[in-house]
Amino acid sequence: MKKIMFVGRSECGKTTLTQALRGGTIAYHKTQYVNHHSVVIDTPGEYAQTANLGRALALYSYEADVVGLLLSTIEPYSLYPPCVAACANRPVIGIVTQIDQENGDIERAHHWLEMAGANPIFHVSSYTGEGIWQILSYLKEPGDVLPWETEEEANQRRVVLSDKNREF
Ligand SMILES: Nc1nc2c(ncn2[C@@H]2O[C@H](COP(=O)(O)OP(=O)(O)O)[C@@H](O)[C@H]2O)c(=O)[nH]1
Ligand SMILES: [Mg+2]
Repeated sequence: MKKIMFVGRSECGKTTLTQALRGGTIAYHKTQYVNHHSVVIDTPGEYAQTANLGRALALYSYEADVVGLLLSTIEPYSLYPPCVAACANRPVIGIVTQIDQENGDIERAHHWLEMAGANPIFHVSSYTGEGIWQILSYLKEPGDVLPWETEEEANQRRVVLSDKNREF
């Protein structure tokens, strides 16, 4: 698998997506440091929320094959400067997260990621599983075995045990 680094503001869904891509149950913790999972480098939201995003991209993207800029459908504005993708020495893809949110705006998030220079752009919900297969297929390299064999299996609703704000 290609190794992807997730960047995005706090609460956009980086950690949840990291877990959803691995399969199994989703359980929560606040991301305090850079976590290396097998294919995902999960970063604290603070990287995206300071003026140093470009620097963080330039530095940490060396560890990754691909950078994923995440933006949720419920974010009220974009933190990504136009063309910030150019700061990374790696391909930069966009991931619109939380597409299951009733009040979310998928098109708006998509457009902001386009302006940041991300390409291609995926739409995903870590809860319903929609779009998980498409991301895994993008990251897949010859010979890789995915956690699921079919798109239907991958794009299944996840078991969410707890989250930081609400009880399930
Ligand atoms: N509805 C919905 N909520 C989500 C989704 N992904 C994450 N969340 C919620 O968004 C919040 C932040 O998620 P988290 O993964 O911790 O974000 P991070 O700060 O970017 O790592 C949590 O309360 C999650 O339950 C999703 O796909 N759909
Ligand atoms: Mg996190």
